[in-house]
Amino acid sequence: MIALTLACSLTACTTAANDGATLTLKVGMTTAPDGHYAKGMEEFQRLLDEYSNGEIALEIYPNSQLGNERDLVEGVSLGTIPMALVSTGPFPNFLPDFAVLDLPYLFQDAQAAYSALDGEVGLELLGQLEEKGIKGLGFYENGFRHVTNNKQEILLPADVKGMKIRTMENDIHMNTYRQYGANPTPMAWSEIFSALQQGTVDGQENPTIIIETAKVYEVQKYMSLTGNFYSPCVLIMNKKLFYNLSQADREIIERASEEAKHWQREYSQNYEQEALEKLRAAGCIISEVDTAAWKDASQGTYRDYEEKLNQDMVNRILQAQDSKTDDR
Ligand code: EAX
Repeated sequence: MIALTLACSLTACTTAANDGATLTLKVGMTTAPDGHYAKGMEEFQRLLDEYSNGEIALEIYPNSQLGNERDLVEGVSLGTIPMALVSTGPFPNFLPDFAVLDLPYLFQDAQAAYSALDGEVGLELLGQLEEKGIKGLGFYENGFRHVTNNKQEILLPADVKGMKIRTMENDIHMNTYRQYGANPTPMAWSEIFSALQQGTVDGQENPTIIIETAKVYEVQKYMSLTGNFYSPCVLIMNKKLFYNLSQADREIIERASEEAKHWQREYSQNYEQEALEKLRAAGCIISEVDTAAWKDASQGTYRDYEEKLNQDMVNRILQAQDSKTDDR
């Protein structure tokens, strides 16, 4: 009963919207209602409902309705927001080990990222969230980040020289864009569309599905498949709220999230090509690039952060991929 009262005060239970549910959780995100974050949360919602026999409901708040990513992480940490699905971009600001994930060209493909994030490294990072009052439920897919702009086709790193490129509020991402000679401009996602429209920035970088579902193509003519960073997102929940639930409810939440995570990754992989086609159909010029040249131009970031990062984690991620390559 105490647990339930606490849960309700944290989540402002809305029994009217979810008839019969005894616990209604809210999850915030910055991305579009038809984006891959919301799709994953719809699957999570469906599984929660099924496994709890309608006792646990989920309300989904897309489009930064509950705040930008920093607000969401702070809100979940404090308990003013029960749950959020956010990119890991803001995390290094308060948990430095997360910065490892931001390194350019760290993961050779999504599978390599999933193995690291579902394995020891990922578990360690999720565990660290608990120091900040956050229960980390798992890493979902955001995707490889590609650069868009409205000035010219970008093929080589030198082509972004002097361009104002919006990045996340993330030191490593900004550092890498500086290596190319660009002028990185950190900004919350909700501000991007008008910044691009008004020309305050020339370009931005994000995974394909976000570029398509947020209609970035309406204000950006060129997209280059640079894949500079692999960006995961993480489903987080207020720690007190989670541990005050019964063990049975915690297990339902964990099981539903684990399954929704795999579903959402597959959904995202399958949607990638369709999203690219939709972008082309909308008039966006999509260019393949020589990623070796971009990788090369990104090396300065590894040097700049050599002392600052958890090198043991970096090595474990790289070695796991080396041994995979050797096996082939
Ligand atoms: O989490 O801010 C960003 O560019 C993120 O990729 C986006 O909000 C999804």
